[in-house]
Amino acid sequence: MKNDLIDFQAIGDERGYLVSFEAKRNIPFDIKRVYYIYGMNDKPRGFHAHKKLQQFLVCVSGSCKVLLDNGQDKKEYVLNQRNQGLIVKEMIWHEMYEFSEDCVLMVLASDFYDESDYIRQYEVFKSLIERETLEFREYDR
Ligand code: T46
Repeated sequence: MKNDLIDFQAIGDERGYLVSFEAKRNIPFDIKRVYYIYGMNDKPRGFHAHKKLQQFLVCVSGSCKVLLDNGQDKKEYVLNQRNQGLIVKEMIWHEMYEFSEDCVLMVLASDFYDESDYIRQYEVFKSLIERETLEFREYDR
């Protein structure tokens, strides 16, 4: 899976640390939206893919787990570093769970909120992936 964790430089001195994110410099897209989720409990979140949206997830407090699924492979990530984030590209099914009590998950997104960009049914996601794979194979012939 091409999605992966990115480590950032934490600029530290006797006052603490600073981590910065810059569009198209250390974040591979233009950032149009920032949001964060907090106050989570044992209920998992996510369970969708985005048609076009790219996102970058950082646990700025606490920890959580994220499962990425490209329709063929699944991989679980642990987010617990302030200077490390996870890229979630378009057409990747993602689920977040096992949030620590103090978890604050910040998300940088490549576009504004648009519910029509969401695929919230796993079967729909799978069939779109299968169609894309088939089209790619035909184009490649
Ligand atoms: C994602 C993961 C990582 C808004 O009104 N504006 C927003 O910018 C967002 C992100 C959500 N909403 C609304 C839509 C729902 O009524 O807030 C409510 C909760 O959203 P959702 O159930 O999609 O939350 P999560 O935590 O399952 O997913 C969120 C993002 O929606 C999603 O894009 O990739 O975090």
